[in-house]
Amino acid sequence: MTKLIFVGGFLGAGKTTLLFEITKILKEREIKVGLITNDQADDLADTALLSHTFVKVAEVSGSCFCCDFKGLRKAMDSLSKDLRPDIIIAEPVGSCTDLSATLINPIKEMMKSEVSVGPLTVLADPGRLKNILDGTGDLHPSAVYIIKKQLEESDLIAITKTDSFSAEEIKDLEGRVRKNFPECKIITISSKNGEGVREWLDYVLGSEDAGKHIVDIDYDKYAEGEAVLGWLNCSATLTGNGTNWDEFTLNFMKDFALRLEAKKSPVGHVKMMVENGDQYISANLTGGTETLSYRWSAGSGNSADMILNARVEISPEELEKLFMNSINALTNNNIKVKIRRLRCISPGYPNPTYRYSKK
Ligand SMILES: Nc1nc2c(ncn2[C@@H]2O[C@H](COP(=O)(O)OP(=O)(O)O)[C@@H](O)[C@H]2O)c(=O)[nH]1
Ligand SMILES: [Mg+2]
Repeated sequence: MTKLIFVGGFLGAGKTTLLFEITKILKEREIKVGLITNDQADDLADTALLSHTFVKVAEVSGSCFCCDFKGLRKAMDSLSKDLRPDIIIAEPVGSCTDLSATLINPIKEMMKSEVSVGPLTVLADPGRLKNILDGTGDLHPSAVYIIKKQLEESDLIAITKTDSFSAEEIKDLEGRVRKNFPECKIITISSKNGEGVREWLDYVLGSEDAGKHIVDIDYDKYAEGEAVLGWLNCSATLTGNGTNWDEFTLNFMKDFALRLEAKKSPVGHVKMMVENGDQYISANLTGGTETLSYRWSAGSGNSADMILNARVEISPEELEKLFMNSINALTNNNIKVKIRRLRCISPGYPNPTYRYSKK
């Protein structure tokens, strides 16, 4: 029987990074794993990044898992057919909630002969979490509502990025989360230094305590929280003789971040992957310009592939305009950007395939 594990949590909480890191542990333990990514549109930076692991990645794009249950099932079937995995780990869209009612419980009932479902893990970025608990931060109240519902419905809350905060800060935060969400198990992890990651994996592999919290969700508020986000997915071919692609990537992200900041548009997550053969850089923005960070290196060369995904509190039209301004600012006599595909949307009203009500 395949074990199915959902790793949820808001945009930029650290889901893909955790998946990336645990593929190494699973390889060490000779556990066969398949991954499933998910987005409202294709050209997904997460799929590109996770494809650099040894693991097979299936993608459900065009709709979230909850609104395209069939798509999720198809992705699971394709992994099972090709791979016969011991476990499948799926990363839902960061702005989705109500997964206990729309995914975990329906799967537990309808697919009980095929899969066993692990605890619904919801990751939480400590900075974002502190803002939510303090009632500060710049996110739209309905987006904050989504984050609170994600936490409330989880079986397990994992406070991420503990390497970036002091032990006292994390302890204080953990105590406050425990008080606010008394029914959830709470752990702390860092994908960067490995703290708590193996413990989390052992727990979710060993437990079937899944989908215990079906919560009341106001779908109008949920829909508004998603609709305030502009969603941009772009893939492009970059050319430029002897270009340092890391420099290009970071200059691009800085330029784009400053434009978003000037518009006072809160960033959910902006993610840019630039791939130059086997070399790649992943740059991320999870808030203001100070949150810009990157991993790895795409080196230098004459051409590269770029994927950029942006989820920002701004209209899709304006997001596209700012993005194109950054493209123009970074293009010169040498460096050219040829856009292969550009989608700019705002997520539609969530309409889950199944929805179980409170038992
Ligand atoms: N310092 C630190 N940064 C992290 C950690 N996990 C993720 N990040 C960073 O958080 C940002 C968003 O990560 P990602 O995994 O793409 O988030 P997702 O949107 O939830 O999939 C990236 O810049 C990551 O490098 C961590 O454990 N420590
Ligand atoms: Mg991700």
